Amino acid sequence: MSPILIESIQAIVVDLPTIRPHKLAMHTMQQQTLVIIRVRCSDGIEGIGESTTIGGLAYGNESPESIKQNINSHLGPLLVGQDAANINAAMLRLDKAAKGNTFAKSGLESALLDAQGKRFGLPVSELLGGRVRDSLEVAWTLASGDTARDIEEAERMLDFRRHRIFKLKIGAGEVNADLKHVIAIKQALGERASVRVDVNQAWDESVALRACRILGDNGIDLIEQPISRINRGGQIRLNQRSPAPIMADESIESVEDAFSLAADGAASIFALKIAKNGGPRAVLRTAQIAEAAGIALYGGTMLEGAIGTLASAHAFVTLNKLTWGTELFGPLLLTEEIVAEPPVYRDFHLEVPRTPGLGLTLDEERLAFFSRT
Ligand code: MUC
Ligand code: MG
Repeated sequence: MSPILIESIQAIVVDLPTIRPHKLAMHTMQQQTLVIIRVRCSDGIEGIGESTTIGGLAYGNESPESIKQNINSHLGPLLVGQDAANINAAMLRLDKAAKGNTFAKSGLESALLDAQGKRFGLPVSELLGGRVRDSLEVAWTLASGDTARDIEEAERMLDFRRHRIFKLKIGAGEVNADLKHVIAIKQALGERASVRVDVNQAWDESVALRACRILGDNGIDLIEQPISRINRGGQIRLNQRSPAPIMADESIESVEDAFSLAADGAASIFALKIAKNGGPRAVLRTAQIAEAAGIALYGGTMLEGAIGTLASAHAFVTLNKLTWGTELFGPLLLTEEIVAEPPVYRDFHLEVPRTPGLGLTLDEERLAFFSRT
């Protein structure tokens, strides 16, 4: 039997409006930009993937434009003509020829998995070894920048039974004002919700030592990436001293980073992100390192749309324990979709489809409408 070949690869930049501005320490999002990947194969099957980041180059080393360019000029040509059904060989070929670029690789790996799933009539979770659950608890990020508005938003989410875990984005403001903001929200929600913070590297160790203590003493359950990813020594010390557990997010830019963080004892929770590891299979390697080291897991997001969100979800449902749940709410931050049937959120959870591949179909008209020309 002759192999099924990868015939063409296309990367499309799509700009979508958000329900409100989303304020992070390093950037305020006024919209979200997705990079959608289409991989067409010689058996007529098309796989779709997504390589999405936050705020151009504000968050990481790849921007939507660089992802598209690198797929067009480097990664795509390496894959065209290769066996579409051998994902190991395809991804090894990319890793051998191209350093880093985990966001671009993640979208490509997702698309190859989607195509393979459609080919064999299996959901991606089953290609990854099989799911151990059908849905994932999903946190919501409160990031309007306004305390009263955030409390109102959280109350609405609790009423709708959509979210009962809230992550607060802090670090852009003065630290005492940020602490006041977080404590006010925790006091308003009380035991009805888990409240966590994401500092996105904004503090230095001297600020973080005091702030983490105050947050822990005021019922905050988790502190995500309080200091720079570069300050490994500081992160180890914080992980030892903070009364609330420290989660590594930006410190993980590869599976190898995850190993060295575990070896150093620099975090007690890992945020798993397909984009920062190089795909749904790569992120499971980081999960396995964490499991072996006794580090708890959280299913993270780069605020992807439906495709990247479900590519993450298919990986996360294969995990034994996701102690801290997930934050796969990206599609809910968008006012528009480019897939025919958006992911289903119900009763605090995201449901992960059992249909072949990722379980999504592109809406061609909407995709064309929102695509950058
Ligand atoms: C991040 O740093 O975790 C995830 C949720 C959110 O609101 O922002 C992202 C990025
Ligand atoms: Mg984070």
